Amino acid sequence: MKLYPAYLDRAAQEALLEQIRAIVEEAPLFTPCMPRSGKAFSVRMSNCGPLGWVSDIGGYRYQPYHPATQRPWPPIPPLLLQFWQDLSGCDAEPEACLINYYGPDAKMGLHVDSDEEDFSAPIFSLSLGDDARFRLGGTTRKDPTNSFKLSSGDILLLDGKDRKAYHGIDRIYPGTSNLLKAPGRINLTMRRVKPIKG
Ligand code: MD6
Ligand code: FE
Repeated sequence: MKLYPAYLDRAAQEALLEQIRAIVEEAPLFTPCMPRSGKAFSVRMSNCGPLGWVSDIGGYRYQPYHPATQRPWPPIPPLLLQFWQDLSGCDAEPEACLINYYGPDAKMGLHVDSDEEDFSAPIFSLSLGDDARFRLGGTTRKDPTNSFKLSSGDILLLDGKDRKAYHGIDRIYPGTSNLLKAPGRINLTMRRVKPIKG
């Protein structure tokens, strides 16, 4: 993994947040649920880019339209694509940017990002708003884990052996940032989904 603490200064965070607000107006946050149990996630989601990640009773998948509005996802903001170009080491553009919104009590269980068809590109993650405790393990559930804090403006790349490592969000620390209007956190993850043609 690679961690870039405070890669975005406050002005850049505010500019990006404005763009995310506009995206979420067009593609509203929805509550995904677990494929078999139908249990709701505590995190709400939306996406931008040609593809978006969704989870419902039918499974996890990438699809080109919003599950409620049926409309195509809004484009990924050029500012985000610039960060991807600068940091990812991948010439191909990401097709998907998942927007995760955490209220003060939301968390995300340990998981591997494995619905992509290409694993050579890293997963690029950018955090806005309140601090969160991020947990990173190994490629099996039994591997030991480490945790560290992600703060507003931080960028994290999961690459190399960590690309398929278990990870999750233990908790949010409400009130540690005043970027958002209310306590909570936004995490943006850009993914390369389709195989990169050599
Ligand atoms: C989050 N992040 O930070 C959840 N996945 O809210 C992820 O699930 C994640 O940060 C892959 C790579 C980086 C991540
Ligand atoms: Fe993930």
